[in-house]
Amino acid sequence: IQLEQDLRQALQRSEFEVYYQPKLCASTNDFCGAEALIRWNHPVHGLVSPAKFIPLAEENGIIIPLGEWIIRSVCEQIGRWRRGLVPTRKIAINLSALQLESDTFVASVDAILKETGTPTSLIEFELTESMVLRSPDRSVNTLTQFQAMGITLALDDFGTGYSSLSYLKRLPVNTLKIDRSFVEGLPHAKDDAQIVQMIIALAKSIRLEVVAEGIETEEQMAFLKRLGCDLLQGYLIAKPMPAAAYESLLQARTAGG
Ligand code: G
Ligand code: G
Ligand code: NA
Ligand code: MN
Repeated sequence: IQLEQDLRQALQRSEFEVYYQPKLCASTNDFCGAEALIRWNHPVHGLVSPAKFIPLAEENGIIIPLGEWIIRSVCEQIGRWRRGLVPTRKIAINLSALQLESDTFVASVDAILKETGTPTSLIEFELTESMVLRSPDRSVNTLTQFQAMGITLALDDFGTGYSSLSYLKRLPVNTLKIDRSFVEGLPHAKDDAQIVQMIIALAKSIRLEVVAEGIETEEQMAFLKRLGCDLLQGYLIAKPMPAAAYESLLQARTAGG
């Protein structure tokens, strides 16, 4: 209860911070972007996990202003990196179902991008199948508008939802993110290995980019590279980190070659 009240004030008190988790491009072995992950520095409880407060924010509607704050915050950061000639790459932002269902969401994203001068090619949205299935026609419409603007879309936690292949065919997405529950058992768990192999083959056959998340071991990474997974993400490569640390990582890569 207290946490929910605190959540209402946390935005004004600037207690949120965006962390960035790098994604590695398998073909070049270079960083090719990052996923933005929100963190709440609570004055009493310390770092509170988004797994805990995002559901609360969805229940009480705070996710709408909070979601806008996250997008604006990422765009402003991209602007600082661009002005500082930091080799900025695409940043993926997680969406909530309520944002996707909001009538004003597309316009609000458009306004934030314009105000901050952010190229749409530097923004990706991550969404899940279950979010889309809540109101499929409406979601498809919204997603189509984002793609038309130049924003790319990734289907998060892929393989854990209920969507049929016919849904996938209709869905305007650019990327599949293999859920980390399938990556966990690689390469030894036979079922996981076959599911992952199938998802990568499926993605390639319908010309979608494919990302594996939750990579924690060299063996997992080698297996995914061998299958032709395009992008790699997980603690093995890097944990989610503050903007300054992500920036240092990019600078070091560029300087070191
Ligand atoms: O960062 P972490 O693994 O602790 O995130 C836990 C959960 O919170 C994940 O499901 C993740 O997608 C979600 N999450 C993290 N950041 C955001 C965000 O900015 N917006 C939304 N809607 N969800 C987020
Ligand atoms: O739901 P979503 O896929 O957006 O959730 C991303 C979550 O996964 C974040 O909370 C992030 O901190 C977490 N995460 C990222 N990489 C790894 C990893 O290698 N292992 C585990 N266990 N979690 C990870
Ligand atoms: Na995500
Ligand atoms: Mn995921």
